[in-house]
Amino acid sequence: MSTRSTARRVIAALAGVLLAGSMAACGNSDTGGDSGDGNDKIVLGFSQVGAESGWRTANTTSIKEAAAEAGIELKFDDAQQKQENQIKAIRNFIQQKVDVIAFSPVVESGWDTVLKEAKDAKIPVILTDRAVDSADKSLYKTFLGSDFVKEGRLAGEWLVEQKKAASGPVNIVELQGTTGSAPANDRKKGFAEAIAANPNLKIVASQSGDFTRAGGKQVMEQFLKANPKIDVLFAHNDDMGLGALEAISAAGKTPGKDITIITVDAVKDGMQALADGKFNFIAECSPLLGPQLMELVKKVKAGEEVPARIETEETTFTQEQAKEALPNRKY
Ligand code: GYE
Repeated sequence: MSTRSTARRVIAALAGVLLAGSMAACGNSDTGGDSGDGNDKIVLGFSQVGAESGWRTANTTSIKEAAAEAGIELKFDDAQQKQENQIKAIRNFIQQKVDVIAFSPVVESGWDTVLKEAKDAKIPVILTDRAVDSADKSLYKTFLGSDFVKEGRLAGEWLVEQKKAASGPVNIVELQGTTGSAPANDRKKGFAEAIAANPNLKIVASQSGDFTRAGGKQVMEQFLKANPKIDVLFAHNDDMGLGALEAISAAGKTPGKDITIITVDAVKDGMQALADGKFNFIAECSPLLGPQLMELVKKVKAGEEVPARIETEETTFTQEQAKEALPNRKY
């Protein structure tokens, strides 16, 4: 081997060491030095539902950005809206001995076995965004997310107020979120409770559009074919409402006028539709859970107590309020 190539190797190796050193220094300054010297970053395994909606995209971005900012190493898995993929991802995280597991459960039921496996492996679990229906609350440390029943109730209360002068029947169709998911179950419940005392407000059809635009469009087409008189659409998220807009226009009706449209989320495209007069009301659901999640990850890793339930703050928007809020909306 020539001396020149040996020298080149030494320089390359030195450069590598320097680079690694400066990267570690960067990481430490980001976290405020709370992970001490060396490279003992907290490793977080996160299983995401999928990429079904604008809400989900904003949620994923928030989690990735917040992890980087907190100096937490993120192992991210996209389950493509399938529970079996989430169970697999969680088992992988257990095998890899991550420090903390967080996930947004696609449906509410069927988690006890895998959560027990995580507990036995002494890996703390944090639920974000969606809840599970496990009776054993010791299977997870906390649940960070919205009150979906409240969102449904706020949507229903607004409608009751709007239609209080209506004399005849008001026919409502409902686009439900993913079957068996917490937001679909809870939004349906909250909305039904809010309108219950008003017998002229009637849900004439209710079906899942799986939280997607394509699903919302397709199911709304069926609703329009089967129901000659639809006065109101309640969609469990903006994306299904946006998909339904196409079906409504194609049926020769004017969204926001012929059919009153209420949705949940308040992502940018939804807010735009509201400001444009195509939607009539949105109950907000915040996807920006990343920073709070990273705080919780650090705390549970350190063995600190955390509250069992942390609720996201949110509001509602009318068309006028959407026009005002839109320019400063981040997602
Ligand atoms: O409303 C919907 C998404 O779980 C709160 O999931 C989330 C819901 C959100 O697909 O757009």
